[in-house]
Amino acid sequence: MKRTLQDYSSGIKPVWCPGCGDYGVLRGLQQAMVDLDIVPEETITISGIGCSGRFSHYMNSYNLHGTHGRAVPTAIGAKAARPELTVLCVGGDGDGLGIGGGHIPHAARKNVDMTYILIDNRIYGLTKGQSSPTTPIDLQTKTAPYGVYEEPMNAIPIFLTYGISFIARTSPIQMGAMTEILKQAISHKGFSLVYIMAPCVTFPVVTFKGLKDMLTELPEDYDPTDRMRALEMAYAEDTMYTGIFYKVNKPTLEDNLQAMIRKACASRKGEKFTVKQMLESYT
Ligand SMILES: Cc1ncc(C[n+]2csc(CCOP(=O)(O)OP(=O)(O)O)c2C)c(N)n1
Ligand code: SF4
Ligand SMILES: [Mg+2]
Repeated sequence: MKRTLQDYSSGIKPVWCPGCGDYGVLRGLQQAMVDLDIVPEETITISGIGCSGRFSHYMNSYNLHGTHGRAVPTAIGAKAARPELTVLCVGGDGDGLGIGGGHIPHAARKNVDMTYILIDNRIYGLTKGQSSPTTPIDLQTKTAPYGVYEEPMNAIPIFLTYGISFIARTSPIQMGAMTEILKQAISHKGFSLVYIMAPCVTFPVVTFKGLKDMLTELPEDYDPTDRMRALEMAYAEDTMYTGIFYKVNKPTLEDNLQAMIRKACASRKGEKFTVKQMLESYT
C-alpha cells in the first residue's frame, strides 16, 4: 500500500511559531519521501540545535537531536556505520555556517551519501534573535543593537569551491520546485546540500513576500555540471537564484571505504584477524 504523509510524521505536534517557514520545509521533505517511497525504518534524521533542529522530533524515522553545530559529523558517522540507511541532516544558518561551518568541507571531501538541509532564516531563531553569519549588514539585532557590522556570508560559492557533489538553493515559497529538488537530492549518490531560504516570522529578517521578490529560478537552459557558471550565478547581485546549481557524480565515502576494506583484506592474505587481536595490537 502506498505510504502517505502521515507515515513520515512522528505524530508530535511541532512547537514552531505559527507561520514559521520550517513548517513548509517539513511538509516538502515528507512529500519528497512519499514520492520516493522511502522506508521510514531505513531512514535516520539527525539535526543540530536551533528551531530547525526540531526536525528530528517530527519525522517518523530513527532520529537524533544532537549538539549545536555537530549534526554533519554525527550524520557522517551514521552513514559510515550503516551505509544502507537514508541519512538526512538538518540545521540552521547558525548551526551550519557558524559553529558547525568547519564540518561541511570534510563531508564534501568524503562525498558522504547523505542529504544536508540547511535552513537559512538569517537569524538565530531559537535563542531569540541574535545575528547569524547571514544577517544583512546594518540590521539591528539582539547582539548588534547599533547594527551588524560584518558582511553576510554568501554560502553557495563556498560550497561550490568545497566540491560538494550536489548543491541546490530553494524555498518553501516554491513548494513544488523545493519538493522536486529534495527528491533529487535524496536520490543523489553522494553529499547533497539543499540550502533553503525560509523566514523566521518572530524575528523576521526575510519574509515570505520579501523572498517572492528576491528569488528567481535558474534559467531553463542552465547546465548544472558547469562549476564556473554556477559560481557566476551564485555571485549574482540583482537576484538570488534558486534551483540545482551543481551536480556531479564521483565516488562516495561508502565506495572508498569498501575499496579500502578489500585492499586491507587482500594484504592480510585471508588471515583471520579478531577484534581482540586488533585491540591488543595497540597495547
Ligand atoms: C555550543 C553551543 N553554543 C551555543 C548554543 C546556543 N544556541 C542554541 S541554538 C543557537 C543558534 C540557532 O540558530 P540557527 O542555527 O540559525 O537555527 P534557527 O533557530 O534559526 O533555526 C545557539 C547560538 C548552544 N546550544 N550550544
Ligand atoms: S522563533 Fe522563528 S525560527 Fe523559531 S519557531 Fe519561531 S518563527 Fe520559527
Ligand atoms: Mg537561523
